[in-house]
Amino acid sequence: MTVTIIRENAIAVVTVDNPPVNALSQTLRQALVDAVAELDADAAVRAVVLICAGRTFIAGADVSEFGKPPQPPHLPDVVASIESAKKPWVAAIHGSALGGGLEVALGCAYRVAVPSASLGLPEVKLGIIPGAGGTVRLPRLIAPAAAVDLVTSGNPVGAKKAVALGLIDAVIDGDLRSGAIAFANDVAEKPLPQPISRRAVPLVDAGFWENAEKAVAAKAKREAAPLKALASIRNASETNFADAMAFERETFLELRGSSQAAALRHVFFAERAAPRPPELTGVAPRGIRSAAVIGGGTMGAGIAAALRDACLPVVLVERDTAAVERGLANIHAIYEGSVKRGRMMQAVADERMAGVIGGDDYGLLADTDLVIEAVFEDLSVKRAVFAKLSDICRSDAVLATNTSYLDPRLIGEGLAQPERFLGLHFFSPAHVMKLLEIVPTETTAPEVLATGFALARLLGKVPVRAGICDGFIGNRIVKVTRAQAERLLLSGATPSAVDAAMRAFGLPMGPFEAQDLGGLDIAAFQRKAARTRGETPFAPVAERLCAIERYGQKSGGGWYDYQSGDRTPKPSETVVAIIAEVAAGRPQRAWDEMSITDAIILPMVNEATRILEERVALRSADIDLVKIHGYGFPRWRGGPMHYAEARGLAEVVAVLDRLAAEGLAEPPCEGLRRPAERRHAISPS
Ligand code: T1G
Ligand code: NAD
Repeated sequence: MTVTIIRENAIAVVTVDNPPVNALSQTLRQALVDAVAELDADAAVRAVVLICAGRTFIAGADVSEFGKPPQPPHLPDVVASIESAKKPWVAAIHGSALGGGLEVALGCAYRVAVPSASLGLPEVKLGIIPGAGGTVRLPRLIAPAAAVDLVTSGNPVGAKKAVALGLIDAVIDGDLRSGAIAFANDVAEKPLPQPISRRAVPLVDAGFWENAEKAVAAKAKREAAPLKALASIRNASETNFADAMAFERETFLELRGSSQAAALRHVFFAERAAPRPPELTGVAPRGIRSAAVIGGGTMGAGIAAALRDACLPVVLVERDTAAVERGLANIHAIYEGSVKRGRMMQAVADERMAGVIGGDDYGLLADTDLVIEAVFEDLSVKRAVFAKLSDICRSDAVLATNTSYLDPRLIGEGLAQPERFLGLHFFSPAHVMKLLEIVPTETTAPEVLATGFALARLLGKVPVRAGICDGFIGNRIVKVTRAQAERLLLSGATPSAVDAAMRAFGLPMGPFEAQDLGGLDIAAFQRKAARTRGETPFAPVAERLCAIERYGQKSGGGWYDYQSGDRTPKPSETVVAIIAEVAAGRPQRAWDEMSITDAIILPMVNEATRILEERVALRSADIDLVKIHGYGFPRWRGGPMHYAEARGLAEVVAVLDRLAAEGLAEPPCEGLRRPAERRHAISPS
């Protein structure tokens, strides 16, 4: 049963039970409309409490129904029927009231919530706008500026803020059901409040909408939904309720079928599937109650902060006392930064720091559940660390390396109980970036692998399993991005044209600006290692830049010139001259924005397909998550694999073939060619 009704004297309690998140399926929508009719007809009922079973209030429309034609009753009609009920309905909220869930609550005469509840309209994160009155009722209930913020950001607010905004009427401490029944008994005595739909939108200051448009456009970049959501709120404040509802619905249906919405839905489900890979079903992770990090440099400090943010006690081990101090100072700087930016209270920062113990004595690790190594990227240094851990740590402690490029099998070689060892590849800054590549070796026990995934959940990270190869999934694809970017330079494009095209595609930064920021020396070091393995990495211009110590911003110049104290990249005469020298004799061509992005993104897809064929990644959606959460690939494009599918694999193969014929990319691999040909064969001519 999705809805049950129990009478508690004059109060009817309507309980929604549609696991896992009480999403508004067709059956639930119908059951709610039926409940209104039944309770309107029941003279003994004076007020109604709408409450949910399970972990949350209604979390919204059923996203899995979005690809299908909408079935009646439509949600706006469900909300309207609750709003026009003859008795006051009280929404009793725990967990999350999101999207359609909040819209249902806005149809109710009153809203109450437990302190831990959160409320929001996250539709823009799915490439759509609220479709059941969210943009129309919200500005009739709370201040227009707050409504704009909630709807265009998609971020939820907690119960405390919701009361302050006027979004809910009361916070219920203690048992929600009995508190809501008491509230309902109270309001049953009062006249029904004016339905939100009949209230007026308060007037706004001159220029309010124009300023909001500017601010939202600047944040949204090329995402369509936030500006459309704003337009719908503005319209709702300038027209009557019925016209505003029609405008909202029309925009909602138009966006629902858009490519951005399809991409964002794909990412939504990929993110939810990632923490629970089917191959680990039934495998119980080991418990993690304490953690340690070896090495307190850039990564170690970030990892320690991520662990502390999940409330784990952390031990930080460094080489000597001076290094311990530096490591602790690095963690401290992370928290100070959060306090300065207003993201954290000083007391919280102090509490986080107080939970870190620093030392140079590995004996501190004798009873730690999880140890993550983040020392220099040097095989012998790492092996020496694991030899010590092997002796000191409990035999069931999970031991992990954060290596970027080294082979984890060589790092963990000789370890006692090798089943407890794996790679946990964090991304910089580790307390911010959401991606965690989890790299098992042949000897890693399933429950240790499952512990990696459980850790990701605990830290709020997006876990992706990666097989062993140079750079795992993410950095292996980056190598192709960089090689392609250089191929473009040698055939007529400039660094700034390439960077601008990639930014226009939706990346936060182009490949050359990014290298200047991170430093060209790191990649040079890796190419050197690759050459010793007999590989032939392609970076002729980057090699020349490193030879004259143009390492990027830190050396005052790299792919661009920088004036001191200014991070703005300026085109460099020196670089132009080097490119011309290296490119001498190569055919030159004109590059527009689209052909530049094709020459970078499609070879990435080609490499990613090889990665899938080799089972270094298990699912194509995993590759999308890696690029989105580790490298800033635009979410609304769904990741490179979704982008390629949406573009059409036949076209992807054709473009790669053309590039390959000009010597500007590798030819498409069989894994791309096969499905492209199959789909071509079955598609109607
Ligand atoms: N529809 C369908 N399935 C959903 C779902 C939804 N809205 N939300 C979650 N699931 C599935 C999810 O795939 C997973 O499935 C399981 O539920 C548990 O999710 C008309 C247009 C509520 C905070 O965007 O934010 O309303 O993997 O792992 O960590 O205006 O789920 O178990 O098979 O995330 O406890 C707006 C999205 C829709 C809410 C709970 N609503 N959900 O977090 O569980 S648009 C949202 C969440 C809309 C109206 C419109 C979270 C959560 P499986 P989980 P959780
Ligand atoms: P870093 O040079 O900033 O820090 C390394 C730290 O390890 C130093 O503080 C050093 O004192 C300490 N250290 C060295 N030997 C030690 C030992 N025997 N015992 C204890 N501490 C020791 O380096 P980083 O950038 O933090 O990188 C660390 C690891 O993380 C490397 O394997 C790197 O490849 C990997 N990684 C780096 C990034 C990145 O963007 N920087 C991203 C992902 C992974």
